[in-house]
This record gives sequence, C-alpha cells and structure tokens, in this order.
Amino acid sequence: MPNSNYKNWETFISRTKLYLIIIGILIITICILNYRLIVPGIIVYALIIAYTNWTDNKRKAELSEQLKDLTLNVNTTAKTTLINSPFPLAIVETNGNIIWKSEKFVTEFESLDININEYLSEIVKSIKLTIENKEDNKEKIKGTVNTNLKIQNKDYKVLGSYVKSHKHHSKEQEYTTILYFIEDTYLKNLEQKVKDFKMCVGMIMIDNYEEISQRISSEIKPQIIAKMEKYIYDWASKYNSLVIKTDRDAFFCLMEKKYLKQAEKDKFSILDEVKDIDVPDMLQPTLSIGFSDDGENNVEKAESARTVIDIALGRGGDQAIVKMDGRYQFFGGRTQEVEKRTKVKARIVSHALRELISEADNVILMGHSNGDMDSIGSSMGLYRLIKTLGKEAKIVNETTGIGLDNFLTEAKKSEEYQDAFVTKQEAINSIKPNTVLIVVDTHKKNYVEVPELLEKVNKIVIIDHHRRSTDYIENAILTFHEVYASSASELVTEILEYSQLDIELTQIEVEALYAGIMLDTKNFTFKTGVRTFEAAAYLRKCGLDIIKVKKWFQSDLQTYQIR
Ligand SMILES: [Mn+2]
Repeated sequence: MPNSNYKNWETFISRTKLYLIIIGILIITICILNYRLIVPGIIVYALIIAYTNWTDNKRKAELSEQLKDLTLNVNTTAKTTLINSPFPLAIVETNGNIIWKSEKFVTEFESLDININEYLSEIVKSIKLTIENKEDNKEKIKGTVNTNLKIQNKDYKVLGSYVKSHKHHSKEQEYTTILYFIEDTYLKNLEQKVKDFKMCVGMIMIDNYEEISQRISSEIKPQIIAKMEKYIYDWASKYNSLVIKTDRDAFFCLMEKKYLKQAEKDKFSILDEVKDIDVPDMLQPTLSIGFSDDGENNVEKAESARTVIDIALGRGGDQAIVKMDGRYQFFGGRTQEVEKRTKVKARIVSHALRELISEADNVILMGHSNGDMDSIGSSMGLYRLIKTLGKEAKIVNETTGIGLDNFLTEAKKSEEYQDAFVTKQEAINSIKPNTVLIVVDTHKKNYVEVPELLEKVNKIVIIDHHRRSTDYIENAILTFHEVYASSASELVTEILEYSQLDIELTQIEVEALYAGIMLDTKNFTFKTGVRTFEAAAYLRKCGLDIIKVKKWFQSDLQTYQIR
C-alpha cells in the first residue's frame, strides 16, 4: 500500500508541474499580445504557485500521517497477536536464554509438575546441532524447527524458525527463535486408535480333525468336537473378536490389532488349552492359526492369512503364525509331527504336473546347492517322467555334497546321463519362452543350486518335504510340499506311481530314488511313514536291486551317521 501511494504522489507532482508550465506559457502569450497585462499576469501566476505549494505540503503531511498510522497498527497487531496468541509461545536463544514466554505458555506449562526449561533446552540443543551441521556445509543459516514433544499426557508439535540475533559484544554467533507449541493430542490419539483398531484376518484349523473323527466312537464324537469349538469361540470372545466356522475343521476370524497383540502377549494360550481336551486313544487335538494384517482391504488380508496358515501347516501344525507390520511371529509348535497326508494330493499333483510338462518347450530340474542323493534321485525320477512325455529335460548340477561323486560317475556311464547333467550357464542358455523349472528337495529361494533361474523362468514347480520357512519361492505355479513325507524321492516316486503312464525307470534311476529315500530316512529309521514303505515297494516292483544300492552307499551311510 505505501508503495502504490508513493507512485500516485509522483504522478500528481509531475502533473501539477505540467499544468504550471502550460499556465506559464499561456500568461506569457497573453502578455506579448497585451503589455498592460504583464503585471496582473505575474501576480496571478505567483498566486497559483503559492496555492499549489500549500496544497502540496498539506497532502504530504496527510500521507505521512497515514503511513505512520499504518505501521503503528501493524506493529501493535503483531505484538498483541504474539502476546495473546492462542498457542503457547516462547522466544529462546541458542545460548539457552529464554527471552520471553507468552501468557498461554505460562498457564499451560508452568502450573504442571514438570520443568519446562528442560524440554526447551532439549529443543535448543537439537537446533544447535542442525546449525553446526549447516555451518559445515556453508549453507545460509536460516532454518525451521519442526519436532514432536510429549509433555505429560499431551502431544505437541513444536514449530518455529530461527534467525541470527544481532549482538556485537559476543563473539559466538547466537540465534533466536520463536517456538510455537501446537497441541495435537487429539490427532495423535486418533492415529493410535486407527492403528489399534486395524482389522486383522485370521484362519484357525483343527489339525487332526479327520483322524479324531475317524478314530473315536460316534457316541462321544459330537461332545468332543463341541468342546473343541467351544474353546475356539471362548478364546475369540476373550479378545472381542468374531469367529465363524467355515468348514468342519476350519474357522475364519476377524480380530482388531490391539487384541491380536494381547493374544500374542498371551502366547496364544489356546494352543495348549485345546490339548487338555480328553480324547481317547492318546489322540491330542491341535490347532493351526494364521493371522495377517497385510493388505489394503480385508480381501487382501484374507489372502495373506491363507498363506500364513499354509506356512503353519507346512511347519507341522500346532502353532500360530502372525504376520504383522511385515514381520512373521511364531508361537507354539511343540508336539510331534503327525502324518496327515492323503493320496489324493499326490494324484492331483501328478496329473497337473503331466499337463504342465506336456505344454512346455523343455524342462529344467534343479535341486539345492551341494546336492545330495535325495535331490539328485528325485531329479532323475522326474527326468524319466519328462522323457516319457517326449520332452527335453536337463538337470542343473554344479556342486555336490559328500560322497555323491561315486554315484554321478556311475550315472554318467550311460550315454543319456552324460548329456542330462548341465552346468549353470548351459541351463540358462537352454531357457525358452515356455520352459518349466522344477525345484526339488528345497523350497528356499536362496538355497537352490542356481537362484538366477528362478527369475528367468516363469513356470516354477516345487516338490519338497522340508519344514516351511519364510524364504519360500513365492511365484510357483504348482507346489507339492509335504512335510510329513520322508524325502523328495518319496514324493517323486508317488508322482510316478500315479501318473497313469507306462514309465520304464532305468536301473540307475530306480536306485537313485531308493538311495534318496534311504539317506533321508537314515536307512528307514527317521521320519519313515507307511507311505515311505509304499514308495519303496513300488521301486522294488520296478526292478530295484537293494543289495547293489546298499553296497554303493555303505560308506556314505557311515559318513552320514557320523555326521
Ligand atoms: Mn531331502
């Protein structure tokens, strides 16, 4: 405003000058025409100039008066605003001096049972630190303060900007800042509430429902099942959560994060509680629980919860896994693993695998790094399946564990297996648009023989028997993951058995599969189930010479047992 006033003033002056010049010219012209008018002309002109001067001065005085008022008003307004500010304010120097506190500051903080100066000196310290860092960078010193502060049970956002203070006597440079304390307790509470009440989706499964319902008599069955359900419903209502039975042995649960955290603190006591249910025949009911908060909406969360419970089941059940804030937490999991497999799965997988291979350009088989008899044996079993389907197959293998060399030398005696084993580079070169990669005896991303293959091939199949870990290959299109199986070779033998194809395993392949089972079960003593023997029986039918295998791996078995 003062600026534009000044401009008007300028134009006003120049305009007056112009008028005076014009009037002067006119009077001179008149005087030339009539000499008698010279004296009156001079008098009139002098009067005009005098009048103009007078009005000019008057106007100037008025304007400066107005400007003065304006500045005064702004100053007063600023000062009063500062003093009566609705926020607590304080002016502090970086040397620790508190120059001024607003009235609100005093009423807000000084009555409390705290030393507000300590809080202030903390802020000053952090300002000093930023200034020092900036001085190192030789940046212009002018900065802002923006921190959060919790004073008793109130949250504040502290804002401000600091400037160099003009002091001549002190050598050290000091800075002054006004700090605004804006209370945002409500916002913070709201934020916490949103976090606390974030919905988590869970799945609960009775691990051995099938077994229990098959083996107990029908008179007590309803009673036992009702008991198990009651435990689950009671547990959920303890955490104010909704639980819905979706299947005979499966439940869907919605729980708010706050309560899920309580359940975690309680270490999912339900896992132990259900075991107290008295079931005859030494049967012990166990649960698998999977919860997740991962996802934008409940659909995504349910999807994630399904993967989580798959991991829980894959690890042998009787445990709870919670995926929260991107991290997995594991609870329970102490009972002995129970065999819980159906042959249906093997049949389905066998069929699906056949379809996949038939559509493929070629197939690459890969075990884990430092391959053992199980990874090689299962690879060789699948190699025969793929060949029977008339497709090209390669086994990528560069490293081998202890005592596998004997076997590989023997295998490579046959012309076919001289070409079947390839190096990492050969495997990568053989990738076609429609290549299928079958990973055997592991499911861990970083444990496979050639991790690059996982990225380069789209269609990945996993056949494994190890306890599920979080580092699993995520994008597999077909997974045959049975933790109750003794070995990958056992699973592959089942696939071959149910393939409904006339597969003629060669002598070395039968031996490799059998040796794989033998080594992983420590000669049929460890993790050996009914189906392990069934697989062995099938291999025997395929013309297995047990004595020959034993002779080969005698030394290996010894080293294995020593280890
Ligand atoms: Mn194995």
